Amino acid sequence: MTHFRTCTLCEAMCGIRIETEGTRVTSIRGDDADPFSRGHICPKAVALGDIHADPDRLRRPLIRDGQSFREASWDEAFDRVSHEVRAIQRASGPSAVAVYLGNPTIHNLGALLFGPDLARALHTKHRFSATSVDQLPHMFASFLMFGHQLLLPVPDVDRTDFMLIFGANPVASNGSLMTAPGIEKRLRAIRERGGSVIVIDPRRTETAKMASEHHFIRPGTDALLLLGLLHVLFAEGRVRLGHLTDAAINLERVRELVSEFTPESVATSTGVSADTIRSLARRFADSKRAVCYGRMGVSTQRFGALCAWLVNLMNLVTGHLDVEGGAMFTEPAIDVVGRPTLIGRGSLGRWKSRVRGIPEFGGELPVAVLAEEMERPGPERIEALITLAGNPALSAPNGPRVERALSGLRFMVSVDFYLNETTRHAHVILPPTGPLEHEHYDLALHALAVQNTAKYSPPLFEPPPDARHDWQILAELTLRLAQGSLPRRARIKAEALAKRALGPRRLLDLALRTGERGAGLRPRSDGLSVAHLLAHPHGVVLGPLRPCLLRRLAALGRVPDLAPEPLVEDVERLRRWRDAERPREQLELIGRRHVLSNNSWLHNSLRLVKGKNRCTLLIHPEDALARGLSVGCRARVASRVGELEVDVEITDAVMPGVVSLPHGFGHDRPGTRLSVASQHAGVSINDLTDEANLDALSGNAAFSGTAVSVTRAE
Ligand SMILES: Nc1nc2c(c(=O)[nH]1)N[C@H]1C(S)=C(S)[C@@H](COP(=O)(O)OP(=O)(O)OC[C@H]3O[C@@H](n4cnc5c(=O)[nH]c(N)nc54)[C@H](O)[C@@H]3O)O[C@H]1N2
Ligand SMILES: Nc1nc2c(c(=O)[nH]1)N[C@H]1C(S)=C(S)[C@@H](COP(=O)(O)OP(=O)(O)OC[C@H]3O[C@@H](n4cnc5c(=O)[nH]c(N)nc54)[C@H](O)[C@@H]3O)O[C@H]1N2
Ligand code: SF4
Ligand SMILES: [Mo]
Repeated sequence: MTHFRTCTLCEAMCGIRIETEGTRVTSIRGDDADPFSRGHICPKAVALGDIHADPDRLRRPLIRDGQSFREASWDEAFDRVSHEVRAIQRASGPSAVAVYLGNPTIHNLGALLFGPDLARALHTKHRFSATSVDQLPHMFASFLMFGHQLLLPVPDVDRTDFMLIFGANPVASNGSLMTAPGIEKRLRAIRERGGSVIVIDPRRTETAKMASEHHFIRPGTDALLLLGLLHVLFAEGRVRLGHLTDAAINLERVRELVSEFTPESVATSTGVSADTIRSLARRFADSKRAVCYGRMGVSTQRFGALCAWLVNLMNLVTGHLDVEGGAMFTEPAIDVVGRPTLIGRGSLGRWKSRVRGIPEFGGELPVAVLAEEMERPGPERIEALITLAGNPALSAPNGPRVERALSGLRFMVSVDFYLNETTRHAHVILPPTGPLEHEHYDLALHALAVQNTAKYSPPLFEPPPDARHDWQILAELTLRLAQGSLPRRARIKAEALAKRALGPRRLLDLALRTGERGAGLRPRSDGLSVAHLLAHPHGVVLGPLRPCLLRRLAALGRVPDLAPEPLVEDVERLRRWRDAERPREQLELIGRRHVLSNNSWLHNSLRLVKGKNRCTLLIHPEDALARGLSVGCRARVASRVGELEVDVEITDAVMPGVVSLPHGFGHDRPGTRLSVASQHAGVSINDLTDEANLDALSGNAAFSGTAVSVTRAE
């Protein structure tokens, strides 16, 4: 049989063509007929078949029995969870139970529709997600500037002639907050039409290698560089807001703010020369179609929110926001920004974390405070945790401290199909169906795509009779854990779902039909519905991105605010940090992604991990020499929180003073069931990253620029 589908492993939404025989996947290739991805895939796609067949993938609930687990029935597992969680909430209050939603939630329609309901139904202040080790600063800046956390600008990569990239490596990551399958080709096309791609990164990455220009930057100094660029734009009279001129407020505030940041004043701290800064600013402003884009490297650092704001300002004050070839906003078939029932606009500081007093954003506290909130005794201590599709043992800063705290919990339940570094601490594991056993629609990623698109993928395989989908598990938990206190709408939805009377497909159909391009409730129509998408198995392109910001802001009752007060105030923290003394002998640690990894959870696919060891420390020849490190050596790397040993790779692809390790490895923990990954264990970078390093404004983890010492391991 031949099936067409969207790959759910990363944000690129590639169309794939899967051949099956019975319950077996025989091949996975790019779908040439997908109008958006046009046949592109990366080598990871085949892992969908590997996950499907993986004998380590859990298919029945597990309940802890001393040091090991035993299989249990769904009834027993659910009974156990509701008994424990309700007892803890009764005795210690709702916030004694925490929830953590991991990254694959975004790539799973059922989990995305029902995970947040469960989190809300618990009425806990302790909601966490991978957002705060990732894109939180982007959401934070959008919330303050545009009034909605998900009104996120996307680079119009197919029509731009000048792309200035800060801290992103799309050639390896396949793009983020920029769904653009085949991104390498799209970037190459910019150069082929005479344009430029410029990369600012402490490492000469795969993207930097194919770019027109690459400039090294000292980790964590991007906000200074961006202020320097903005200084030039104002000083040289290159500021123009175009169609946003009348609407935007606080331009003068920005002018005042950037006036002190001359290129000369930021050159030493950033490592980017004043001449380069002037030239970049001029070329950016002079290009008719230009876009500035920043991602992980500028969001998971000390000044993440400032960076996200200043990147938006770069586009805004040069007339490159909300115009073709610039940073644009999407009009997806299901517009979450226009539908307050799906996700709120955002919120800030409605409550604070108990130990460090970090404000909530969007109803969540940052993952960096998770461990301390589990450890510190007192009222509202976290005593129980529910994880959904997350692996904070490897993904959160100071993972070992998180693990120690997990092992001290009174109760933990994980909705996950692997027994891994995190779920090994659970008392109950509830395994959902695998990625090919349920239907799919990219609710979140269509809203971040460089073209307006829609695609529905039906399930390939009938799940085993006793299996449960994520949404079924979540609906059941929501009903059992929130009885009495559940809002009416959520209760009706959960009850209907638990009875299987209404699946994500019905909800999706309703959302598509009632959207702007929807079929409405008429039985026959050309508009969008699940039936329409089923008739177009390769997906539909709804058109290129269009200027729409003012219309969308009007609907929110907002105008673009160029200088929201919390961001302006945070510049003082940046000045203090710039002027502080730092020890010279320390190196600064940054992360890296490889096209064959996917965060922490695809290393159990042999095809993806075999071959050369990828979990190595990159170090510049000068730094290696100074530490007596030579080819074939192992290094001991130590930070404030921990240390590890790792093979070194000596290369001038990282700038002097900077070392790099990938994230998502460290599969040598005992008690997991990952037979392949544990043979290719590597080390976890988050044994070194420091939960004390935060973007103090947004609460996001600041992985980048962790201070480490590196010595030769004997
Ligand atoms: N193959 C693969 N693809 C993935 C993933 C994966 O694990 N593997 N993960 C997915 C996920 S969850 C995400 S969020 C996206 C992330 O997508 P990207 O953001 O494109 O991915 P990264 O490779 O983390 O890119 C961050 C870049 O920032 C640089 N950097 C580090 N510190 C700094 C700094 O201080 N300043 C600047 N200017 N640059 C800095 C790093 O060297 C790196 O090149 O990728 C997604 N795609
Ligand atoms: N130092 C450092 N740390 C990082 C990063 C970095 O660049 N550097 N990147 C950060 C980023 S961008 C992210 S997004 C996070 C990711 O952090 P997390 O979301 O915490 O972890 P993942 O590694 O994505 O693990 C996903 C888990 O979900 C499970 N899973 C997969 N699919 C499904 C499903 O359909 N349903 C269910 N129920 N479970 C599923 C997997 O088995 C695995 O246990 O890591 C962050 N941590
Ligand atoms: S680029 Fe991402 S979506 Fe495309 S095949 Fe690879 S993992 Fe799947
Ligand atoms: Mo991420």
